[in-house]
Amino acid sequence: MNSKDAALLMGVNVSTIKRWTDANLLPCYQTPGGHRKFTLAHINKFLKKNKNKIQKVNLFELKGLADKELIHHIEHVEFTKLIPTFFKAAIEADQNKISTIITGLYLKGVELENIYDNLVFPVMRSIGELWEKDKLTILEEHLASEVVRKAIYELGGSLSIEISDDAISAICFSIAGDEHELPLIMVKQILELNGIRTFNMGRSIPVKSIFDLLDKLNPQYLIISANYQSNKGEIIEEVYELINLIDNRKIKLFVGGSLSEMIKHTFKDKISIIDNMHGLMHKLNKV
Ligand code: B12
Repeated sequence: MNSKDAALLMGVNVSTIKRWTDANLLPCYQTPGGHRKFTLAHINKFLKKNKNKIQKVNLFELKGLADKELIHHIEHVEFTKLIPTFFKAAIEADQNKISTIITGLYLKGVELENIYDNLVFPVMRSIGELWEKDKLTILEEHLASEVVRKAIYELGGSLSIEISDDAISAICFSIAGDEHELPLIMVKQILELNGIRTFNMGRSIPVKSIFDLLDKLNPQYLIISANYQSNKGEIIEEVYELINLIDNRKIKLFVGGSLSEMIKHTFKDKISIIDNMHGLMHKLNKV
């Protein structure tokens, strides 16, 4: 955003934006030509401390969204009302609406883990269920997940998180054969917002290939996302192998996703099961 966009977003004059940046209240980047540029994270940081300085966030005017009811639901963080709208927008591939809902909630100060657990997850679950019952075609399901993925990626890009050089690190990946990537993107964003440098190795990674990375990246946490495996025996073997690989290292192993339920009894003391993004935060704070 340039100064004009930021002014429109917060309902103030461009001169006020300049004053706030000069006073170091509102962070920004400056282009070589001296223009101020703002990311959502800059605005979010400012709003967290200076909410009293503005009346409301006009994100919707900025994005040209005229749906008064939707704006009201976002402003009052009404997840039960937002779920059907988000669902419909995902099915209709309405990228603007999907991005605006996610961004709007974030700018209202809602934690990412809450947005993901209370909105994105239930919507994706219903999309999966409808596809399973043949009520949605595979293309509709792919398109819906693609618009949601794009909105989450975009939000991540605009966070511009800075991580200190001495930060602890984590590696996240999904096990071989598992192509579901949304949880991995979410995990990286949430951990990095909490100061943990996170390497998202991506989807369908054979655990053997992680071994070489351990010396290089020296992670404190390994996070597996396991949402699909055609063969239960295989996943148990993979996790067993990983547990052997990290034996004697001070690495905490977290497993999240639908399949974690299935493997938790086998590896009781060796892994920590996370049920959702909020659970991830909770477990990290306890470690
Ligand atoms: C989008 C999607 C896809 C997309 C993925 C696109 C992408 N780039 O990621 C595509 C189209 C590729 C796909 C493919 C397939 N999919 Co699919 N897919 C989904 C869908 C609709 C959403 C997945 C998603 O991202 N959800 C958002 C996440 C955050 O929610 P979640 O996964 O439920 O996770 C929650 C918790 O479990 C936890 N969690 C999950 N993972 C993790 C990880 C960590 C680290 C943590 C902390 C927490 C956590 O947090 C969430 C709550 O906040 C789900 C439906 C559903 N129930 O979610 C089906 C679903 C996962 N897919 C399913 C299936 C069957 C398939 C296919 C086999 C379909 C096919 N025949 O081709 C293939 C398999 C591909 C493969 N080899 O992996 C099944 C899996 C059933 C199973 N467990 O065996 C589901 C459940 C649909 C269904 N109801 O049948 N899929």
